[in-house]
Amino acid sequence: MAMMDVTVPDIGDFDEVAVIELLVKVGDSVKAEQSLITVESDKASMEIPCSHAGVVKELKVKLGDKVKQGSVVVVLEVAGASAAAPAPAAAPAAPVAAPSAVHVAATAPTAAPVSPAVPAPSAEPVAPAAVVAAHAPTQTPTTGLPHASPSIRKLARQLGVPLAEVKGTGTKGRITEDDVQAFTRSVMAGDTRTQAQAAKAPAGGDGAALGLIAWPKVDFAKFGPIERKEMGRIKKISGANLLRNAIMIPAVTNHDDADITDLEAFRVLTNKENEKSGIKVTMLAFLIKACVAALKKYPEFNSSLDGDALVYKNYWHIGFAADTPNGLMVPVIKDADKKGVLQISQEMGDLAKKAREGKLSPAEMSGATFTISSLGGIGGRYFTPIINAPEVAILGVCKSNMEPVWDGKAFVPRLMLPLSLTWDHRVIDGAAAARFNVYLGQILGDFRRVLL
Ligand code: CAO
Repeated sequence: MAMMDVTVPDIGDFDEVAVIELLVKVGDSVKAEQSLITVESDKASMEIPCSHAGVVKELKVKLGDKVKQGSVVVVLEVAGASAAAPAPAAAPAAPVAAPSAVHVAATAPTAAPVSPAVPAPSAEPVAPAAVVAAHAPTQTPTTGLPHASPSIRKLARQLGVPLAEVKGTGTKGRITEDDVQAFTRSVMAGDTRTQAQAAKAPAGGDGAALGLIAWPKVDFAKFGPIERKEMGRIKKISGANLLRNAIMIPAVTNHDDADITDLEAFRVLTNKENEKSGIKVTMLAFLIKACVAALKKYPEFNSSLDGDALVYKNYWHIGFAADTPNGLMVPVIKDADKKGVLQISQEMGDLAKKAREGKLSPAEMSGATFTISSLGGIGGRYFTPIINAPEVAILGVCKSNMEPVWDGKAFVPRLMLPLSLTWDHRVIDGAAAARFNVYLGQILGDFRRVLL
């Protein structure tokens, strides 16, 4: 093992550029050509690749630093043989090509020349580059770099969108989030499959619609005995929906806990009082009512995106995810705002039974304005549910736990309910999501607030 400095290569006509993104941290194992940092001038941004494979021992730059050719980016521990080899990054003669080539190399390695001084990658290329590379752009950009902010470039990387092919509509041609989303939509629209056809497609998909690399084909039987079973129709259809929603929505999840000690005592009492009715009230019924109150207070959570407009719905239909032998189904409690907890519990029981028996009608599964996915009867702490488009948020709920909570003087045992709210960042801001969760927690902590 030996230590080596990895430096900024020749970056073309730029004196000094600002470090705007750190892509590795101390202790990371990096591959040759893996991007270490992103730098940005007033004209362009580019990622600085690593010249060797190794382990990052020291990060020599921080956000906002100005760097130029020769500035040390990281100290790398490399295997003896690699270290012995001349370190291209330290050499003044551009171990990687000029900025345009650096970027083009990340978007179209087949077409864009990478400086021969770059050592051949010792391993597979890093995922984002591989994803983008497989898109095989129709044209290799020859001039300039895509102009986009770090967050947009990150989004593009996550979606496998080659920025070089995206037309920027922002100031001075800057690529905006809408441009990236529009590109994704156009690629997906080019895939003219109907939902039914999508349901027939292999679950893994071939990734072609988004320009992704092919799904790994493995002969599992080579490694041990296997059994192959076709997935059911519902799994295929819900899979196609989940995939679209996961890819198309810039979703964020906030996790929080609600103190339901008093509410649980009330729930147990309610069930005792209604023993003879045959209706069992679970926490989910209270959650539906609590969510309706929060949706009324924060109406954008009860909206849908329609082009550039937001459609606010003045009805509150709450979907709930139901686990069935055939797969995930989402029956809907219509007009939950007009119903009491007992009626909601009864309807939920009926709908869940129908779902398990495969007898839900399309009408019973449509029209939801918000969905709750409860794993409370099973366990777990938190998870990141996928939004059920065209809704803009979903609440995930896990099993409540008795926990020590500080009341200002002592730790007291309180029953805490873990909540995970996933929201569409195009419609909802982080602060609004935090407020929604806080308000939900307040209602669950003292249900009388629903009346206020
Ligand atoms: N904390 C602790 N206990 C909880 C709880 C929570 N948050 N939520 C429910 N429970 C308890 C119930 O009180 C009940 O207890 P008893 O058996 O002692 O009466 C038990 O767990 C089972 O509840 P349940 O699951 O039958 O009822 P529910 O109203 O909570 O949920 C339904 C109904 C249909 C939503 C649920 O059965 C289900 O299918 N959940 C899975 C949803 C799912 O798959 N989500 C993931 C979607 S993403 O893939």
